[in-house]
Amino acid sequence: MRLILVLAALVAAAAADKLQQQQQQKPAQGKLLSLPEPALCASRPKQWQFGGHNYFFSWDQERPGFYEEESQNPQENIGKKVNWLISRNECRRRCMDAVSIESEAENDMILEFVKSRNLQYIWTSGRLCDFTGCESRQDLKPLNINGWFWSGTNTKMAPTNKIPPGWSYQPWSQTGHTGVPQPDNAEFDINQTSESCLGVLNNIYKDGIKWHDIACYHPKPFVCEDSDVLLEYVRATNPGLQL
Ligand SMILES: [Ca+2]
Repeated sequence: MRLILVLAALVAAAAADKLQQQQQQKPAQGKLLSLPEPALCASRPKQWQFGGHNYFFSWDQERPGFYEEESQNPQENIGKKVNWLISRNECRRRCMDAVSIESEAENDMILEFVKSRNLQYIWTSGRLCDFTGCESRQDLKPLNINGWFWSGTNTKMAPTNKIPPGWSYQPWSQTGHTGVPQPDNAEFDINQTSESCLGVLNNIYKDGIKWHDIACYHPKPFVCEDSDVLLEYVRATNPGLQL
């Protein structure tokens, strides 16, 4: 029993470490990432499964109390669109994160979902490493090609100017606001806001369902995916909780 307790403590410490690392990749503007809430993790929506992870779509799960910050007008909590950080935090409270699209098969699954529901767009966890701590990383330069990562899993994306290794097509759009391949940081030239977040857009530029860099303040619905790190942390700190 004692050994089990020691082991559990070690696992919890390791999980807390990873969580702390993740907390440190703080998005710009100083607002923090939300911590997982054990009860919400246990009751998180498991709308569909892929690759051993659960997923859900925000608009299918909205009910009173779904959003941490809800409007007084119940109508405004339905079909709600939120900025990139709020989308991540709504997932994270449930031991999930906005979807990280790490394989062609996973991308096909997301494209099919967006298509079948005729959605205009969704947020993913994709993020440009353009915040404090990224400047010194030589491996991220040039940033528009090598600086993108999945914040939900803390993994680097393949260079944006090539078909990702093991994929048969380029997920980034070859066009956008100014007609050039994505990521293009187009909004920066309009109002000096960087396009630091990755959304999947459905044919907005007559380009099919493709990845685009978008300024993070834009409101969109989102897909959540199980977070191994958050589930591990909550499992280790709440023995016996069914997740
Ligand atoms: Ca763009």
